[in-house]
Parts: sequence; C-alpha cells; structure tokens
Amino acid sequence: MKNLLSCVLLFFLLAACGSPTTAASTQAVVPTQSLPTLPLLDSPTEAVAPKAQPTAGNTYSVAPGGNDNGPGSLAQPWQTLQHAVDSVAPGDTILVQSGAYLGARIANSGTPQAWIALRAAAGASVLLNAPGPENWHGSILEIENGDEAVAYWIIDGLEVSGAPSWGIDSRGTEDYKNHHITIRGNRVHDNGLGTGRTGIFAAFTDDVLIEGNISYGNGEHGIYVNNSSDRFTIRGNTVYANANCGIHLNGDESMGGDGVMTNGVVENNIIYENGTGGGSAINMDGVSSSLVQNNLIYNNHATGIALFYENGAECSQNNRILHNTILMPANGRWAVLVADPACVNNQVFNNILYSYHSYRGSISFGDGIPAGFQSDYNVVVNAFTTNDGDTVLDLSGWQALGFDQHSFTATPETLFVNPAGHDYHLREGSPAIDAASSQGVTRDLEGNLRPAGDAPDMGAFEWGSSPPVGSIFNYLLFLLRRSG
Ligand SMILES: [Ca+2]
Ligand SMILES: [Ca+2]
Repeated sequence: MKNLLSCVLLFFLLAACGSPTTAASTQAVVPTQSLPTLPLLDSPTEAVAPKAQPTAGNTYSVAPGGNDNGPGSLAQPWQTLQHAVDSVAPGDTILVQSGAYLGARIANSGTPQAWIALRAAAGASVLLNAPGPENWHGSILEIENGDEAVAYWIIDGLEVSGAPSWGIDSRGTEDYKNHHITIRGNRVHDNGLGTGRTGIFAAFTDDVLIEGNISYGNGEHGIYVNNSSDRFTIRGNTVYANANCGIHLNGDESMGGDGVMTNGVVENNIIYENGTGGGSAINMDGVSSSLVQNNLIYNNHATGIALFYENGAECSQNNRILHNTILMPANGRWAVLVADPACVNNQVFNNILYSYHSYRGSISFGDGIPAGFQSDYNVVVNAFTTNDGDTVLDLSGWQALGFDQHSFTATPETLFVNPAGHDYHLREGSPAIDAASSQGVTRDLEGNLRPAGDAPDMGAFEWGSSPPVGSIFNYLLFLLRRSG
C-alpha cells in the first residue's frame, strides 16, 4: 500500500513540477521519515473547524525498552506514554515508536499557536491496549484534568483497543470545557465490550475535530460527542460494527451546561453495520444549527439519521441534512426520523433515502409535522409517515403535504455502480446525476468538486468529478502518512 501510494504521490509530484521524465524518480519520492515533521496536512476536504497550527517545539520519542529518566531522544527514548505526556511543553511532539503500550491521562495543554502532538512515528505500529497508571475511568487514553480544561492536543495515528471502558476519552467539565482537541487517523476498536462503552468519546469538549479515524467493534457507539459540546467536526471517519450508534451526539442537559450542541459538522463519514443493539447511524439528541452532509450510511440496523430530544435541552433543530446516501436494510428503521414536532426548521435536501424494508421508508415524523421542515430533491422510496409508521404515505401523498416536490423514486440498481458490492458511486446514466438543487456544497464524499456537469448530484458522490490538483497532493500525503 505504501509503495503504491508513494508511486502515485510521485506521479503527482512530478506532474505538479511539470517534469514528465522518470530520471529523478527515486530522489523525488518523499521519504517517509520526513513526514512526521510536516505541519498538519490538509485533509481531503476543506477545513471547517479551526485548524491546528504548525508546532515549533521539541520532538521526543517513546519506545518499548526506553527509560523515563533519559532525555526522550530518538536514541534514548522514554518508556511510558504517561511520562511523555506529563513532560512536554506547548509546541512539542511525541513520536511513539512501534510497540504495545499502556495508555495515559493527558492533563496539560498546548496553546493556540503551539499545539502538542502525541503521534505514531512514521511507519510505526503503535498499539495502546490498556489504561495507564494515572487513568480515572478505565479508558485507555484520557484527556482530562478535572480542575481545568485540557486544550490544543493532537492524537494521531494510534491503534487503541481493549479498553475496559472508553478507547479515547476527552472530558472537560461544565465549568471547564476541554477545547481544541484533534483526534485524527487512529484505529479504535473492541473497546468497552464488557461495559457497553464507546470507541472515541468527547464530553464537555468544544471545537473537537474527529477526523480520518476508523472506529469499529466497540461495545457502545463508534464516536460519541456529548454534554453541551459545540463546534464539533466529525469528518472522514469509517465507523462500523459498533453495538449501538455509529455517531451519537447528545446535548445531555442532565449533566449540566446548556444541554445543546450547536454549530457542528458531520461530513464525509462512511457508516455501516452499526445498531444491532439499537441506536442510529447518526443520532442527534439536542443538536442544533449543524450540518450533516456527504455521509454514506448503509446496512445500519436501527434508524439512519435521527433528530429528537431525550436528554438534550431542546429538540434537534435548524439542522441541514444534505447529500447523504442512505440505504436501510430490511431489518432497519427509517432513513430519516424527526421524532418530535418540537424539532423545528430542519432541512433535508439532495439525499438518497432508500430502504429495503417492507414498509418503513424514507422520512418519518414520529408525532406530527414539525414546523419549518423542508425536504426536496431527494431520491426516495414510496414510504413516508407523519405518525411513526401507523399510517404510511406514498410519495404523492407525502407531496400533498408540501414536501419533496422534485424528488423521485429509483432503485439501487439504476442508481449505483454496484449496490450488491456496496459501491454506491453513481453509475453512468443514474437518475441522481445533475438532479439535485444547489445548496452550496462544494465537495463530495471523496473531496471531489461539486457540482460537476450541469448541476449537483443527489447523494454523497458527484459523478464524473475529480479533485482539484492541490487537494490530490494533500490527500495523497494524508493517505501515505496514515498507511505508514
Ligand atoms: Ca452547547
Ligand atoms: Ca453533477
């Protein structure tokens, strides 16, 4: 994989330099050893949350067999993650060498200009498989002080597995919210199996960026952000086979704070095979003024995207659900649920909302029509409800209520390249091509430009599009480093 990526990267490096020759090929390959010192790379899509700043501090190493009384250099590395995270200053980077480690609790902070990184070294396989000695909750990696906020940390490239409770666990408090925590490119799996806990968890944490992770097989949710956290970005993750939700968002008023999560973005995630224990692919309880776009959601066994309030201080409202591709299996629930009429002013545009269920379909209102609800330009099935499925409307009956005037039904076989093989790119001639409305979404799930052709396409993939050249370069660097 790395060689392939290096070659592809080389191709674009040469192309970008206008040099079609191959003479310099061996020299032109970016050496992987240089990658960890790069500043943070642009991810496949445009940044939404504030970005981490390049660091300018010291670089330390941790390795099995190291010595915490030494200097923490590459030649004389430290041994434990706890010593490392306790020893660094703003701007520093901890490079973790291959091996298995206890986790740690991070209790100090970087600054806006000098984040701290805890990062797998290039090419290293780093496994964190048990809580550290200072941990409080049975989680493997805890980001928590208790008396003050923890902020400006990057957690990057680690495998985190086997926690008694949560895998990666950021917790502020009602009075001291954590903030600016980036959790990127980690593989987080099989945590909380005996306790029903989550892979990646962030409570009372503002401006959290959870990006490019793989979270699977955890005992509760794949990713869980809660407790009034605002301006969250959950982007480009692959989330599968978790017992409950793929991504759970919960304002959770009972824990204090304002009980609402606002101004978040959930985009470009691939979410499948979650929810066997109940829980939506994307579950939004007390989430407002947020954007859910370009997600691919299939074979999840509860609801696709649910807007409701159970613990949140208000019903999820003023959200935009755009350009998602959702396919519900025969044992799933509705593709989109607005559970309560108090969930006002939500918009559902440009999605593919398919279901294999015998009577559950595209959109369900749990208890009447919410004020300000708008939906249109979706691919749908002939099943809608305004009373939690007691009565099922076909598309014309639903349109008579004023919704989905430009939406239409279509089968997966006419829409997608290979639905049986879970390839949900649009096929040539797909009725979803150029059939969406302009909602200001400029990229698709893969970072390709949107719209291509005459108009945007419905669903998460824009047909016949390609990424801008600068994005190709950054995306390949991103993949190369993750594959390392
Ligand atoms: Ca809030
Ligand atoms: Ca198009």
